[in-house]
Amino acid sequence: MEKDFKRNVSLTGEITFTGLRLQKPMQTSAGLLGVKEALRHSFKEMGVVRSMRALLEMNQEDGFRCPSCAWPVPEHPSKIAEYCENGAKALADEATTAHVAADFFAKISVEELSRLSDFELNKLGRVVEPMVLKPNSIHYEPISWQDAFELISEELHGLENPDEAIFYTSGRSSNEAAFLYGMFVRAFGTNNMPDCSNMCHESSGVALSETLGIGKGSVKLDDLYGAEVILVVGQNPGTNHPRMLSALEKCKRNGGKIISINPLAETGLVSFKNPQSVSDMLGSGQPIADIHLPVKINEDIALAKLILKKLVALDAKKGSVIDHEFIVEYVDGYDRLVQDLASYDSETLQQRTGVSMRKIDKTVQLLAENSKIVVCWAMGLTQHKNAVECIKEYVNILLLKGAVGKPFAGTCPVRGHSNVQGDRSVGIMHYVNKTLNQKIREHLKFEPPTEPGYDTVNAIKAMHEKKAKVFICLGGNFLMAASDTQYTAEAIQNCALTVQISTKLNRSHLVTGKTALLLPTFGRSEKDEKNGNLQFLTMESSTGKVRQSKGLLKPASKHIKSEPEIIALMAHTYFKGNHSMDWHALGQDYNLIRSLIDKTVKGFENTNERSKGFGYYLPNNVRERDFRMLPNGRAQLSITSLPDHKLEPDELLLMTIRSHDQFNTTIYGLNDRYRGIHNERRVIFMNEQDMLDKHLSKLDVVNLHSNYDDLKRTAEKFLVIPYEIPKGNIAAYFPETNLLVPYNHFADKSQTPISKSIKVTVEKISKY
Ligand SMILES: Nc1nc2c(c(=O)[nH]1)N[C@H]1C(S)=C(S)[C@@H](COP(=O)(O)OP(=O)(O)OC[C@H]3O[C@@H](n4cnc5c(=O)[nH]c(N)nc54)[C@H](O)[C@@H]3O)O[C@H]1N2
Ligand SMILES: Nc1nc2c(c(=O)[nH]1)N[C@H]1C(S)=C(S)[C@@H](COP(=O)(O)OP(=O)(O)OC[C@H]3O[C@@H](n4cnc5c(=O)[nH]c(N)nc54)[C@H](O)[C@@H]3O)O[C@H]1N2
Ligand SMILES: [Mo]
Repeated sequence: MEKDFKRNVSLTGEITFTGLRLQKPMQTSAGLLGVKEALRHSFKEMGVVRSMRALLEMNQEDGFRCPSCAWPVPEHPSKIAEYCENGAKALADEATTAHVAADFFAKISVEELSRLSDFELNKLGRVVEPMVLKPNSIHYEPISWQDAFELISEELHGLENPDEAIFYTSGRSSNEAAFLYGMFVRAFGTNNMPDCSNMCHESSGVALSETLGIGKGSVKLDDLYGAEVILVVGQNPGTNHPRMLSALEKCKRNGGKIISINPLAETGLVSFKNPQSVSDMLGSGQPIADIHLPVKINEDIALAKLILKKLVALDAKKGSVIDHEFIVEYVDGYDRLVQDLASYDSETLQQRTGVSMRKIDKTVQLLAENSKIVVCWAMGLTQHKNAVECIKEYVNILLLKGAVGKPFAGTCPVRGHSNVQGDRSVGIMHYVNKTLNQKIREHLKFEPPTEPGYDTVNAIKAMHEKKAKVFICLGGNFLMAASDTQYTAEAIQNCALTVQISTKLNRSHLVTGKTALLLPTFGRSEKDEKNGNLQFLTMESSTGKVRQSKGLLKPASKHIKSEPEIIALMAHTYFKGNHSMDWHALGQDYNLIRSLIDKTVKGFENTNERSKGFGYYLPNNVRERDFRMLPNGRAQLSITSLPDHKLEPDELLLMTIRSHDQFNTTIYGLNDRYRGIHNERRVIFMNEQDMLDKHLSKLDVVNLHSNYDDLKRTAEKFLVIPYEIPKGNIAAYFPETNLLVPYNHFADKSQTPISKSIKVTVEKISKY
């Protein structure tokens, strides 16, 4: 009998402090310093010539789409270059000249590599040839592409049931890659397609589908420019969507007001210098938010209810506050909502929010007087147990104001990954879409599975319970992105085969199944030529616009392959030519893929042509005020309830957030300069009163614990930083804190992990 071989890999890397330097949180974001930072990163990682060439093409008409966030590009992008500091960092990170090849892996084992931090791992650079980690080995070795595809094919054919395989997708893949992947998975016979949306905007998808009939936002970029009021809720655009600040600034120049609803006064919202405006860079910057409501973590429902109550009361008093005409024609549930609101007491609601009544009244006044209102939101709303309801409350506000389906108004869930929305549109989903299945039968001529598959939470559970044996990932860093790092690691390590299609090294390459494949792929900035023909890809922005992307840089190595080609060859090898789709040909000519997308996915007709230039918008029923797909053919107001976290006296509510120098699990650097943190990630942001109550001083070293279902989870060694954050709340960075998030606690309906409201206790260990 073969002994059970277990690699001794670390889930955290060595836990050490890196040398914190503290400053005051910054008042103004971007500006010259942003540009300087961007160029510093790019030059260091990619060299000066490569950097300038690439930066000048990023987000331009005939260039490539920025690999960072999904914020749309204006029709007439700035000539100075339509990118931001963090876009430039994302590009530098992908186009880095640092490489890891076979000789590197021969010297260093996965066990040794796992002692490095996520920051150090990413710094090692691009993976430049396919590698295999064989059973009972701790060293990756080179493998030919064909052998890698044969290995995958053999494992897949060896399964008793297609549902024993799981296929994850991260949101950087193109529409073409995602479509091929989604169709291969269905042709193979499962809907086990968890994707990063499950941990991200799934809650928005569910809430918006149930209330407005489409799981995406309704606004276009121009709508933000002309809005009278924009609410920015649970979002930190200065760091995560910096180009959005230009749109907010434009709105302000046109007379609009910006309201930020966030436990933290995030820097970009306080004051902003537009790097694309020369006059601005010399001045002192624009204050962006007119009002900041420092709501307590997960008290958005209390806040929204109070706002709704006050709007209803004002309307009763002087009229013209609520759009009754719109409600009568398009909306269900008004009387029920008003009745329900009456059962709440204003004082109690206000106390729960932690926001002053004066600020709430100012906000209500703006909402009462205006009707061109946009609500933008991100992870501050989507990652709570009641996330779907939180979002529905903000939809309630929009519906009462008639602020959907007209210019300068509507919903704007601000997407994360640069093509996460497109991936979903073209077929990455764990649930069953009957219309898509019908089109697949008609045009792709195979029978797709008709049972729903695993999302992220269920995928982890299935692997843990050994119901799944093969785990294939198109991008991402599943281990570190998912909740409950320890449990997720055990789950992944139960697999017979794990496959990572990746650009850069990360911990998911080290904590693997018995056999692991590391298949290196192109980044978006790289030139993709097939048989002498330049290929392009397409992506969908956060506002539903589809555009082309053409890389221009020389690929990191001649041994790497594009995502569509890898998927095509994987499918070709698996089916051995015995399938209705010509997989091999599809991987060689992306026009062929797009012509299949045209036929199978509604709204994508003639993408080859229409995606040129500034692209085209996908259909959106909310823009047409068409709610036929909903009960009674009407948009739905929602009745929600207030959350009850049942905190013990020593417990605090933790939100896990991003620093300025990271892209999800990719750590670019150790600074979070807007929040005044330099050269350290192991920090927690804490209210000074809470520090006093817990006898903690600045820079004390603490462990964090969570306790769900009688299981104590611990994340070790953080430095306490006094910060302006509501009492009872703390903040720390992910992925370091994912050890604390229980895998089986997630949002109702969307199953998004509760990454923004984790009950924790703080245990003092020592002085720094
Ligand atoms: N540079 C960079 N850009 C990125 C990313 C990145 O990591 N780096 N990630 C990309 C991805 S995938 C995504 S999804 C987005 C994420 O973009 P964001 O959602 O902006 O990212 P987070 O850091 O998670 O920030 C959440 C914000 O919500 C606030 N918040 C937390 N809890 C609550 C609450 O209960 N109520 C309210 N009102 N606010 C709350 C926090 O204070 C914080 O400002 O960014 C995308 N863009
Ligand atoms: N606690 C906590 N956990 C969270 C969150 C949180 O706020 N708090 N946020 C969640 C959110 S919003 C998200 S979206 C997920 C993110 O989850 P993922 O999307 O799984 O994680 P990323 O860190 O974006 O993935 C980074 C890796 O992707 C690979 N990669 C980069 N570019 C490409 C490419 O073009 N092609 C391919 N094939 N690979 C590429 C690189 O190898 C890189 O190491 O994390 C979630 N996890
Ligand atoms: Mo995300």
